[in-house]
Amino acid sequence: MAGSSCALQSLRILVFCALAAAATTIAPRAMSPCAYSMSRTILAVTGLDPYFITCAGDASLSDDGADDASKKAGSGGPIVTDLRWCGKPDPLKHPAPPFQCCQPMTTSEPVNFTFPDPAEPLRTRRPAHEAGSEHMAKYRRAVALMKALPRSDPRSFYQQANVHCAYCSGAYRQAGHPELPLQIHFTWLFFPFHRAYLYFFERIAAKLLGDPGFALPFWSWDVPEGMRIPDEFADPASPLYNARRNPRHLPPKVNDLEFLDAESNYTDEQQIQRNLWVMHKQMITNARLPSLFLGQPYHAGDSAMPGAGTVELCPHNTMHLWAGDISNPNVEDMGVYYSAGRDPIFYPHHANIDRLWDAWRHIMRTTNGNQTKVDFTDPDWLDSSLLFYDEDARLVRVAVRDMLDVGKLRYTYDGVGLPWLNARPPTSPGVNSKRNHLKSVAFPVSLDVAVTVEVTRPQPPRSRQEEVLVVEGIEANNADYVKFDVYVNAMEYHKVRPGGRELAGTFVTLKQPGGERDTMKTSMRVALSELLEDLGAGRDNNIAVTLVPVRGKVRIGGLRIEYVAE
Ligand SMILES: [Cu+2]
Repeated sequence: MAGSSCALQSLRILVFCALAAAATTIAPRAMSPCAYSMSRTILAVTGLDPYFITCAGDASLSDDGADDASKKAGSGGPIVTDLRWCGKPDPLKHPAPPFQCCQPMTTSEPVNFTFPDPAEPLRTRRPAHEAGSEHMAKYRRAVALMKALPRSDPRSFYQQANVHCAYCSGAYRQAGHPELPLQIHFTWLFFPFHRAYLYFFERIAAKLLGDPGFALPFWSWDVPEGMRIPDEFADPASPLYNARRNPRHLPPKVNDLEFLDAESNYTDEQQIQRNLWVMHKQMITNARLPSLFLGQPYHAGDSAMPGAGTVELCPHNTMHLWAGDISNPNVEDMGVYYSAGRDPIFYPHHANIDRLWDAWRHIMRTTNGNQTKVDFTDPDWLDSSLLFYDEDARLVRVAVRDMLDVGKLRYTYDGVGLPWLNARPPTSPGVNSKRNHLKSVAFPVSLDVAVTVEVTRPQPPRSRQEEVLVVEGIEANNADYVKFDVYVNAMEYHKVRPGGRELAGTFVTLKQPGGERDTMKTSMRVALSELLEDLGAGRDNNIAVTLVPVRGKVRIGGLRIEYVAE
């Protein structure tokens, strides 16, 4: 095997050199020996990984519309994906092979996304636990059909799984900035990317099944009846089975939405109640602005991972860690970005994340009026674009603005309610007693032990704005998954009841590519307005913030409170 793939690689290099030499003679302008400058055609014909020939600082693109993208890069503008800016992922310790994940190259230019015909049947995504055996059998068959396609087919399960890897492990680079990975997590692209990803995955499945109305099941881990791995995924004979899952979390084990690495010892009832409180915090009290829910702005030329929204940190990250096998080096498959898409439960998991985005928009509008802003209006968000292969294996360019309305995408969610809508978590009496003996803290601080900081509240502005605690300059070690908790007015945080209100926010990362010495730099935001009301601290001049390390090395650059209007 190794010999023949080596021979194939040599042949490709020969063809590449011949074509490049010929092209250099004919058109010297286009052909610097830089992979990024090579035309789409040469790369597609040779099948070479564009990173094979490294690109030392030459950022010029020789053809097509990506020129615009590279011009804008570095000076703001939307994030634009280009197949030629994909190469090897950043290094990660002990990845499960194959650790390369670029989408296949094609000779044709991507087509722009168009909405499906409004006359198309509306796909109804239903919860896996009650979708019925017929529906689940369809998903099973769809995965089997995708797994049966050749690996070179962009619609194959292999390639579909790799899409997540390409956008999340440093394989894609920002056009014009080979030093900057294009990472859709911990940014405002998190929800739109995954919506588009599932949209095409679902349509590929429908086409292979010959069933135009096919809809993905979703794993409703936020609803008591759905809080366990659906049975169909636990049958070793099924294509939906994956051996790389935590063996302690097979059904009927109730999922823990705050899971990191340690089993809780709650009864099922306690765990379910706690999960509902988590959901209420992340969907309602902590997510009253688009940026708090969707994540922080990410423009061309920006460093990766400016800051995640509430639901991405938890329960999205925590459920990835809950499902993956903790005995694997990076909690493969589900517990790390590059391999998460290899588990067929990834898609129902993310369908639930997508459903929560849709639910959040409805909740915001129902509570605060139809005019409430639920989307960013910044064109850099709306025009950011991503590439996917569709059900006909055509490369499609999708903009964020295309992904905002599930009705226009011709699907909907049904089958479960929102049982956490009014599950306001309880406060804990007598946890704030040591308030007057605070030492001052010099930032940045390594979070080796719990740290309490008194943070002064600035004068509130006249107009109604959300008061937000910003945890800035977070540096988390890439080589581990990292968690810390943020408590407000709870110096004796260990006395706070599980899921209690004083636990204002939880920061969670998965392991990142980039190596032992690398850190991810990001920030976190915690909404304060309703929290301080609940704690009876609405009129205080300052608050006591306690940062509690749970796992991994992390440094904190500082804490401040700001008022935000969006
Ligand atoms: Cu995910």
